[in-house]
Amino acid sequence: MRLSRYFLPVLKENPAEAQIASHRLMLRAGMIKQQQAGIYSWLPLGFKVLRRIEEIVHEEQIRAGHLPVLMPTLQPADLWQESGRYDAYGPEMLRITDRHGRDMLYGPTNEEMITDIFRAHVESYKSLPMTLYHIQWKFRDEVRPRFGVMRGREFYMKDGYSFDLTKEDALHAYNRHMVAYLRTYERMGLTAIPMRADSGPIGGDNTHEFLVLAPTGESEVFYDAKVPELHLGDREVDYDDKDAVAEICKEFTSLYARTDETHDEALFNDLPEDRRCTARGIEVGQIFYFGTKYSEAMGATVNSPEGKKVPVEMGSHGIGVSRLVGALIEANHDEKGIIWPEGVTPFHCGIVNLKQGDAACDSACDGLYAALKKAGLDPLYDDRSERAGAKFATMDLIGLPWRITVGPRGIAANKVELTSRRTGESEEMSAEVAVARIVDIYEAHR
Ligand code: P5A
Repeated sequence: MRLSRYFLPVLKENPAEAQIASHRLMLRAGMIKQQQAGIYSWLPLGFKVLRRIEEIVHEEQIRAGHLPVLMPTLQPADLWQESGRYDAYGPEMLRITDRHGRDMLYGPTNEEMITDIFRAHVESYKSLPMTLYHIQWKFRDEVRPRFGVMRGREFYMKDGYSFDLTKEDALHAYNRHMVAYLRTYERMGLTAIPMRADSGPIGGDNTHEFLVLAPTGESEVFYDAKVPELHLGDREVDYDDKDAVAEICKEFTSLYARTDETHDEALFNDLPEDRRCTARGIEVGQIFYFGTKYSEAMGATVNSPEGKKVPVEMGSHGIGVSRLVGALIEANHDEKGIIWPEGVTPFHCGIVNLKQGDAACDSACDGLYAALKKAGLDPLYDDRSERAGAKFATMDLIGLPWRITVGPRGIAANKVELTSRRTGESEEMSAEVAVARIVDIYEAHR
C-alpha cells in the first residue's frame, strides 16, 4: 500500500476522552472512530489488525478440530425465555421489537441459539464430540463503556460451544480450548495467564479467564511469579489425545493464579513471599463448563449408546477479539506510539522515502516495494512529500515492527537502513539484504 492512496486519519493531539494508552493510540493512529458511547467504526488500519487477530483465532480453532459457523446478531426473545435468561440478563441486554411486535434482542452471547441449532439437527451420540464456533458482533449495554474497544457496548467476540455425551468428554473440550487459546495468544505475541474465575451469567462452576498483565487492566489478579514464565512454544499438540491435553492444562493451572473473585488469601500466603504477585489484568478470554444447564432447559438431547435420551453436556468458550486489539497495544507501546508484534502487525514493513521526487530514491523505493510484495509481504510505502521527521513520527505512531529508510546519501553507496521499532536499532545494508532479512523474520511467524 502507498500511503498517498491510503486512508490514515492520524491525529496530532491527544484526544481528551482517552484515559489509557491503547484508546489514545487507536484514535491517534486513525484505527477507529467512535460513533456512540462504546460503539466504533473500524478504519482501514484498525480493521486490518482486527482481521489479522480473527485469522489467527480461526486457524487455531480449526487446528483444534472446531467447526466455524455464523449465527445472526439478532435473536428471538423466545429462545431466551426457554432458558430463563431473558429476564435474568437485565438491562445489559438490548431489547428490540420488530414491526410485527415480536420481541428480539441483539445477542450478548449465543448459548441459546446454538442449543436450538443442535436440538434441530443432532440426534445421536455418534455425532459427538462437536464444537461449533463463530466470530460475530455482540452487544452488551454496559453501564460504563470505557477505554475504547476494551469495554465496548458493541464488540467482536469469538464464541465456541462444545457438545459431548459425557462430563469427561466435555472436560476434554474445555481443556482443548484452554490449549488452543494459549497457542492463539502466544501467536499474537501475548502472555495470557489462565486464572480460576467466577462464571457470572453464563453459569457453571468450572471456569478460567485468560488475563494479560497490564497496569490498566480492570481485574485485580493474584499469581505465583513462576506462572508468567510458562510458555507453550512450538510443541506439537494432538488435540484428540485427552491425557496429553490434560497434562498441558495441569502445567498451566497448577500454580496459584486467581482473579479477585476467587482469590483465597490463605492459599496465596502458602507461597514463598517473593513469589506472591498482585497485579492488574485484562481479560481477553474465558472458558466455561456448565454441563446440562441449557440442554436440559431447552430439550437438547442425544440418544446414548444404551438407547436412552440424555441431555447433552455443554461448555462455551469466548475470546474478546476486538478487546485484544486494545490489550495488544497496552502490552506493546512506548511514548512514540504502538509497537506491533510481528504476528498481528497491519503491514509487515514500512518504507520511508526521505527524498520523494528524487529519481534514485523513488526507484529504490519502488524496487523494495515490488520485491517485498513479490515475497508475499504487505509493505506500507510512505511516498508522500513530507518532511523526514513527520514520516518517522507517523511510522512510530502506527507501530510497524520494521522500517526501511531510503535516502540520497545511502542510495549513492547502495545502502538502505533497516530499523527495528521495538529496539530502535538501525543497520545499513543493501536493499536486497534488507528484503531477505524481512522475509526471514516473517518466515519464522508463519
Ligand atoms: C463464552 C463464549 C461468554 O460470553 N459465552 C460465549 C461465554 N463469555 S464472556 O467472558 O462473557 O465473554 C467472552 C470475552 O469477550 C470479551 N468481552 C468484551 N470485550 C469488549 N467489550 C465488552 N463489553 C466485553 N465483554 C466481554 C472478553 O474478552 C471476554 O473474555
